Amino acid sequence: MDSPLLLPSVPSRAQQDDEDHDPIKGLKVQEQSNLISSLPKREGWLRVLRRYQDFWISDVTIPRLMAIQAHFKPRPTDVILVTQPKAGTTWLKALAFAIVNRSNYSFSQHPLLSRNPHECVPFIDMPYVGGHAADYESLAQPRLLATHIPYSLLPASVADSDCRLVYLCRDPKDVLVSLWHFMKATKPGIMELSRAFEMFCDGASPYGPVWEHNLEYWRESLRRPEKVLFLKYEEIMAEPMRSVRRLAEFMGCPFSEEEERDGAVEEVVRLCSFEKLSSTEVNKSGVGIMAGVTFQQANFFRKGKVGDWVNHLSLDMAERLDRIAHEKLNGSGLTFQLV
Ligand code: PAP
Repeated sequence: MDSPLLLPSVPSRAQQDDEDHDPIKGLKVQEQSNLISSLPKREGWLRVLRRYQDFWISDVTIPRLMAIQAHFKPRPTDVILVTQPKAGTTWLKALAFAIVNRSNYSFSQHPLLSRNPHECVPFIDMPYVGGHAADYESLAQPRLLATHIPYSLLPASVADSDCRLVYLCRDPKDVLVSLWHFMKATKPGIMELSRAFEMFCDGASPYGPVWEHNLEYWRESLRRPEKVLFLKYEEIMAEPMRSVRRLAEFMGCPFSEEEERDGAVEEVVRLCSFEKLSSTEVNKSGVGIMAGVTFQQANFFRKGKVGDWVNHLSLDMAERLDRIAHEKLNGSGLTFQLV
């Protein structure tokens, strides 16, 4: 029997064709596309967004989302990393991958030095490597997987399983600014920031509304703290060593005293730092395809700062976004300020 993979592989063309033609449970391809085209639509982002249940999802992702809802089978040992796009997905993937695999690779010759973090931890909702869905079925346990899917759209099997979810959120002002820059770098001439801002405020951004996305996971983390860890980009930035220890403990692989003495926590933080990852050749000049869009890996590494919104949003815009966040999150206990 083949040994399980530490890194996701790309399926063969034949497997891919199967997937392309596999009708979603109970719904033929034509019915599925009729259903998608009947959904409310918003344009301007990289892909057309459709209102699918309570969220705005790109038209190419909806069929995959339906497939996941019908077929995805979590394993009790799975760790699923969840983010809103641009909340720090790349960073979280790198950190979790480095922590889980710290005894499999040396820090000086690490896969993260030659592969983009998205190639190390596959999205379940978006084909990635070369535009294909990565083969996560044969990944070694514990499988590290990722998604942007809102909690209420995950298959019920996830809530019923013992798998763990790590959720990372970020100040929506920085999410918007990061999103807009990523789009502009990928497709120059895309909509102005002012229009993106209006749609974002309306909740019509990829996987938005952002607050609902945050809130669903926040509430679940309060209900099941042993299975859902809720992190903030800003807190990892403020205390990276503490966050790495927390993440390792939550994933069931805490650092031993010996590892602490040997500086393994610092090694993880250094390997996954913006400076280190953004300087590797693959992340400087590599190309990827995600959800049908081709982009430079370098676009995942822009500034990596907390509060860069101040250079792009007016005070009025910032106040409006803060006010919406305040209203939406009011009473939940979730804030974007560090306490
Ligand atoms: P994705 O959800 O589309 O995968 P994601 O990785 O969440 O994208 O967003 C990229 C953001 O994370 C960028 O933020 P910025 O535009 O405000 O700069 C990127 O710079 C930041 N980022 C990527 N890697 C790191 C890292 N190692 N440390 C801190 N921030 C990072």
